[in-house]
Amino acid sequence: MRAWRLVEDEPAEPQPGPERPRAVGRYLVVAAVMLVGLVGAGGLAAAQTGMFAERPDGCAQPDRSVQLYAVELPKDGTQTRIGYGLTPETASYPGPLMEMMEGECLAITLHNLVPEATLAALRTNPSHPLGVSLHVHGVKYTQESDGTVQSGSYVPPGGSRTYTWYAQPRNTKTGAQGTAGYWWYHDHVVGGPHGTQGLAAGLFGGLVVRRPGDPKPDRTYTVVFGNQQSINLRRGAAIDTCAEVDPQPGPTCMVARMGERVEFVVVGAGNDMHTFHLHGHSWADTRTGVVSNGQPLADSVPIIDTKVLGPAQTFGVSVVAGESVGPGHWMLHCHMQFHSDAGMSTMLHVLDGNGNMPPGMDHQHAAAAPAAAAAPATDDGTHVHN
Ligand SMILES: [Cu+2]
Repeated sequence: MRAWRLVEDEPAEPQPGPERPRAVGRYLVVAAVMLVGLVGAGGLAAAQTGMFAERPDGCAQPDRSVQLYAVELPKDGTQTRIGYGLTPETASYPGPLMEMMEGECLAITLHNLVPEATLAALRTNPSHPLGVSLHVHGVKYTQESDGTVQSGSYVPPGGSRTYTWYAQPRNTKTGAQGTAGYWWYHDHVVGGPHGTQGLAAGLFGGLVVRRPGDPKPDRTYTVVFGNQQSINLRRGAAIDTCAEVDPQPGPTCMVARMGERVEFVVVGAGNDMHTFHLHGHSWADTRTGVVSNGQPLADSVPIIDTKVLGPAQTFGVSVVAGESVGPGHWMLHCHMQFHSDAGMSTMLHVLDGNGNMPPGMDHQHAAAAPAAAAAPATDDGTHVHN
């Protein structure tokens, strides 16, 4: 039991079978690798016979377990949409934010509820297996939890599989760097060997690994900059569906009250470079987005309001909503001009202390350029609050 746990514990699921002593397990792994090398059977055969270690060193038992569901969602135009959810009913894109503390070991059981026909339609090659998976960046996992076809670690339609993530802590004796940071998870199987079609359908989400003492945000939003000038697979008005009265935070509504610490998990997906920019706010270009005690490092840490983002890169942004600038509709957009002009732009709505949208602050999103019409999100050009 750790005092710093962020989320209520759920009892760890009992693991099937007796625990093997670790040294024996290692011998088995070594033997398995040698065997595979000798017979040239490849990773798939190894996975099918259960030869890989189930969990990384340091992660004897999961501290916590969660259930995750892959669910087909309503199409966006003609585009298939699939999301991850902590329940089937709450599946979304991006998927739920995963939060871990360094030292924690998390068991995630992924249930594949996506119809077989849907996965078959997304397949780029008829010999490619049908399934979904969970592949994570930044934290430690064994091949059993790699989430790839190559390692056999995916979930066929109707099936489930438990993936184990270990937020390895920093260790000054061994030189281990730790895993604290901003990461993401995604499918690596749907459609082809790299899950490109799964990513395009919505199977991705953010992961934050914190270190004890890190600043605690009041709200966290996952912002995935992707193909076809999209934010979370949407463009223009579709990115921001905040109600004018009592807006509810969600994948298409970024809202905060004055003075709240707002954190963004920023993820690059797809094939393009982007630049994340937030109006009216700036942050420290550190692991956490803040300089903990200011003075000693103040001149060696850049304070920025824009950061370049390439495919699969991730970073965190932490700001105090409206600090010094007040409530308002603060643009958040890609600063590659042709991307923002095509609708890659949304808002952080900073409400007043009573939770109201500030009056008299109409705003508009730029029109989506016709040249980018291949993106699924249709866009009538503008939307206005108030
Ligand atoms: Cu961009």
